[in-house]
Amino acid sequence: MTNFTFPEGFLWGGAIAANQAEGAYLEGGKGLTTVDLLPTGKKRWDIAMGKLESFTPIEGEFYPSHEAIDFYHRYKEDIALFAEMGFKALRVSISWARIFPNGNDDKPNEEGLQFYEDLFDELLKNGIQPVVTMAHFDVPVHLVETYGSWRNRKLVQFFESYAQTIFTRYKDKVKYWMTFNEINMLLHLPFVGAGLVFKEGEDKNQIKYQAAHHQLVASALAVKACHEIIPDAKIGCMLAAGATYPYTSNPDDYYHAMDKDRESFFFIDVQSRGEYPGYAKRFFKDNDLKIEMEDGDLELLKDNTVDYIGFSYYASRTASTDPEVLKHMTSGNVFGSIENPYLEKSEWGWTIDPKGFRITANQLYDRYQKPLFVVENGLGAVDEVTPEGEIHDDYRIDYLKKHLAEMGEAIQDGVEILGYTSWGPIDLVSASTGEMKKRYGYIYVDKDNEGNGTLERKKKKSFFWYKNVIATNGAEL
Ligand code: BGP
Repeated sequence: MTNFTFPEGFLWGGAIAANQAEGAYLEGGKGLTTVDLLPTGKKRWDIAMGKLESFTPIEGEFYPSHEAIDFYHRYKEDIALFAEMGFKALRVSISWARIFPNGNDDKPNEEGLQFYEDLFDELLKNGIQPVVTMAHFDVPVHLVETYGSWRNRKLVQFFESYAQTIFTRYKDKVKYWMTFNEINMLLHLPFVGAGLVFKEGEDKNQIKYQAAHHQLVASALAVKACHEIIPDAKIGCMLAAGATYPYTSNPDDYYHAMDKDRESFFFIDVQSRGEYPGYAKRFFKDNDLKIEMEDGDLELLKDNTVDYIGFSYYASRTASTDPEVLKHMTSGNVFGSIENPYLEKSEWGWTIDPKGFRITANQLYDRYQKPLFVVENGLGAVDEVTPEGEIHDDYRIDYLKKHLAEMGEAIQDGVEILGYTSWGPIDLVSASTGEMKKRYGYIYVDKDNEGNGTLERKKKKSFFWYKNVIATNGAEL
């Protein structure tokens, strides 16, 4: 028993994304999206960084998003399991290309609109609030091929019309929205975050920060439209968060760690405070970056800030300026962190740092003074099914328990948190590796890395644990 319960109405639940769960990649009139071009292995990384060979899937390659876990056809069965755990919220994303197959069609695709309407109805029928991300790592391929994706200002207006369409259609059903998933990921995995493909010799920073400006303007326009169309809704941003520690007390290390954090805070400073921070302007100047803006952009950003700060937290990061220390970079971490000698790592090299969760939540709240929403957290691990068909994922329970305890501490520190949707409550395709065996779920899905399996769902030990956490509103972790 903890001596603390979470606030009344706390939104316990889980988070998934269209491209990692739905499958049915060309069904129901959906167009191709960037993620449908991501295979597994090294090629996936190369493309994620912006080296794309083809705008259509290549014969004989395996693309995990094409079937994913077939949530498109099985969502009722899956929602019944979430409801059995007592979920109050499910974070999903809408695939832009289900609504506008090319991203900028004259008319929306009714079948796509209907799919999400049915999905939201099913959630609401089960007492589960839909929390909807408008863009979770997928851009319609047509927009990449024709316009160069977010490097082009035109995307702003296409996104605005997508935003207006979905707000109008779902205004009575969806009250929690988020614009771009992990918006700062654009800097690290530019194809994943913004559909960016680079030509030889291009100034990548120039393109990335111009694309960032476009997404920030699009996000502000979405906030504006959401407030107009659904006045009782809340719309947030979404940051891949995780505090950066200095490796030593050397002021150079401290400053460098602060600078690394600002690389990410930059986005939220604009989305939440409504203006480009001084350190960003200096960075643009020092690096000779010229960000093209239109008249009215700065006012728009200022007048349309987000209602809450959505964030994912998996790990903290560590920074150093010492070339010797820099030889020990962690693997599997796109933020360029070095090894922290005080922390354990997951099988994929992500540090495990529950206290870092409390630190990160406090840092964000101190900085923005707006409610936070923890929309991703969890442990990616390999699960074994016993001959009896059971999955004893005590390591996952241990990870989550410690993180929830620290989240409770943060709340007692005075941090306002609306809810907690752990990542991948049902196993799904990993965004970074495309693997199935990197599992986060309370529900196991019978499918392997090569795409074999029955797709059958099974409850893991953590299913019953999380159910009790929710039933006791966090009093029993
Ligand atoms: C975040 C993404 C998710 C999700 C998660 C876990 O970056 O928003 O889409 O996948 O990380 O990462 P992975 O799937 O690579 O383990």
